Amino acid sequence: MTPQTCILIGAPVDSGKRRPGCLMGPDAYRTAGLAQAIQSLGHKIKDLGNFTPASHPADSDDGPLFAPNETIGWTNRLIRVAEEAMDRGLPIFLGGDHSLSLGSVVGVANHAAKQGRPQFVLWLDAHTDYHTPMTTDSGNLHGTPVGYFTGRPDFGGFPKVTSPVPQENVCMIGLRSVDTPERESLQGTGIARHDMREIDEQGIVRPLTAFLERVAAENGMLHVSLDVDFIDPEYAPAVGTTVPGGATVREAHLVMEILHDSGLMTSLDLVELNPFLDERGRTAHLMVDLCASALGRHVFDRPTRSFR
Ligand code: EXY
Ligand code: MN
Ligand code: MN
Ligand code: MN
Repeated sequence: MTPQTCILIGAPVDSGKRRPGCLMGPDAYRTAGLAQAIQSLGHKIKDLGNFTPASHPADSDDGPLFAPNETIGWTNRLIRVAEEAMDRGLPIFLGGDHSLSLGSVVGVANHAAKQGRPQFVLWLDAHTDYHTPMTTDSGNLHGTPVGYFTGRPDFGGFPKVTSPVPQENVCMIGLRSVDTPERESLQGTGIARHDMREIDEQGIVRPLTAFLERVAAENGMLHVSLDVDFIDPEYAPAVGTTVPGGATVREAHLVMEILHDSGLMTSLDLVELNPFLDERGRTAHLMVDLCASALGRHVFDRPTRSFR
């Protein structure tokens, strides 16, 4: 991969669910040596520090949603930050919970639309995060970003999504916890959904490479959203929404290594790390190592794998 300028965007978003702690994520990644790991691969780092939400009305305790106004404030902030960062390098959003992708993905998709290129999203997660504010049972908005950036209705108060990511351009891998309303609304959409049963039976390479070939064929921009709970909690315990039966460490690295080989990734989220739940930083270190794999860390050189 040609050297990149990686733009670190601290997004200590903690409003997407009730259990606190993801606000410590960006600094845990820094403490685990993210910048140094990326620089050692020959890339440049620009760390923009930690952002705050755009100004917003205070949230009240009543109502079905948890902290909607703060989450709207974050979405407004991160859309702008993402749009601007895309002109300067490869943005890496350091979460923060997954509600940060309400902003990061819409921002990068706005940028892609201006370039006249299609936006694709690889969603690495135990969950589909396809709720809307009307379908969520928990009221936790970290369960809604895919619904939002694909243009589902009922996101009143949130910025209008002017360049929704087409359903056919979204690929989810790692699924093992999907709520009934999500499953029903996903039926008949073009969103590619690969659950852990499929990964067990067929391996993780096949669905990934099929998707990357499409991204390449359409000269697409590729946003990768890596939720800590994609990985099995045995290896990545520092997340509030653990679901057993997730990707192994090697499966997760293989995804990142193939992403690097493809040269297609244009932006990245690292989300849902809750350092308060970690064991001596092991989850933060694993996420840093996965990010390094996506940016070219490898054991031996091998023939380049072309997706174009
Ligand atoms: N589907 C559940 C809910 O809506 O509350 C769990 C969502 C978890 C979201 C995490 C980040 O992936
Ligand atoms: Mn998620
Ligand atoms: Mn631009
Ligand atoms: Mn998840």
